[in-house]
Amino acid sequence: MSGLIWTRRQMLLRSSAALGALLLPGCDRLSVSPGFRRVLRGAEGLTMRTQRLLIGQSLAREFPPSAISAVFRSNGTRNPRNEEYQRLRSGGFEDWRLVVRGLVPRPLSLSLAELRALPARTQITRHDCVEGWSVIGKWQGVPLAVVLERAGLRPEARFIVFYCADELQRGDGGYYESIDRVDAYHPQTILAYALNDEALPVPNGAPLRLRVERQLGYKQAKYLMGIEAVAGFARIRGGRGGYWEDRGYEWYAGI
Ligand SMILES: Nc1nc2c(c(=O)[nH]1)N[C@H]1C(S)=C(S)[C@@H](COP(=O)(O)O)O[C@H]1N2
Ligand SMILES: [Mo]
Repeated sequence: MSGLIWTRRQMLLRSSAALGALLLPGCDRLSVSPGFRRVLRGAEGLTMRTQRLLIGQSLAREFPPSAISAVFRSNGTRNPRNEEYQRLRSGGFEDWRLVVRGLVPRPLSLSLAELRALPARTQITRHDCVEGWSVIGKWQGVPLAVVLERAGLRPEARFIVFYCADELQRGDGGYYESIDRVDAYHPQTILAYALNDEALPVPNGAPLRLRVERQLGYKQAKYLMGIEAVAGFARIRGGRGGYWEDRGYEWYAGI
């Protein structure tokens, strides 16, 4: 790890020690679940805790239209090859539904038209991939908070899991991701159906993708099929809360 990053982290740690006394009650509440306690014990936990202490619900930077990249490059899956997705795609996603289930009193099944009819948010933000490139794009979508309010969220629901249509390798169970309640209710966390004023292109996750703007690219799940409210993700797939997390990436990918 570069000396620069380490120095910054140490600085964050020092400032968080000062803030710690003020904010500890919130942290205590967060650390109730065994999964969370495990996260918070590691270096990743320190990063997440210090960022949360310092930035709380602050917004990711938003840019003027002039900053939008000429091309929003795509990465990972560019066109899910499974039959079900291709059938939905050839039907213009008319038959596609976003399923909302798990620890919600009112499970939902929402069409694109229904999602488009909900209150929308537009934001021009920078996408940072862990591979070291960035692009700026204009997203439009429905705040996840709006959908969660419709479905309801039981108190024991701590995370939202996002299931995607694509497998990166045959039989891998499919791409998936998860975020906690703080990010789920963050105003810039949206389910995006448009990029740069056009329907979300297939390479970028049509018909719907997650934008969770204070985290790295791999958290931005494309090709959404379902979301599930859960108390923990230890029993889902590899147990680490996401496709790349199961392969060693950090669950909290704050930037
Ligand atoms: N379903 C799905 N979501 C995904 C990926 C993927 O392969 N499949 N790749 C991730 C990574 S690593 C990045 S950088 C972004 C890329 O988004 P883009 O293709 O719109 O640039 O999507 C993320 N979400
Ligand atoms: Mo990425």
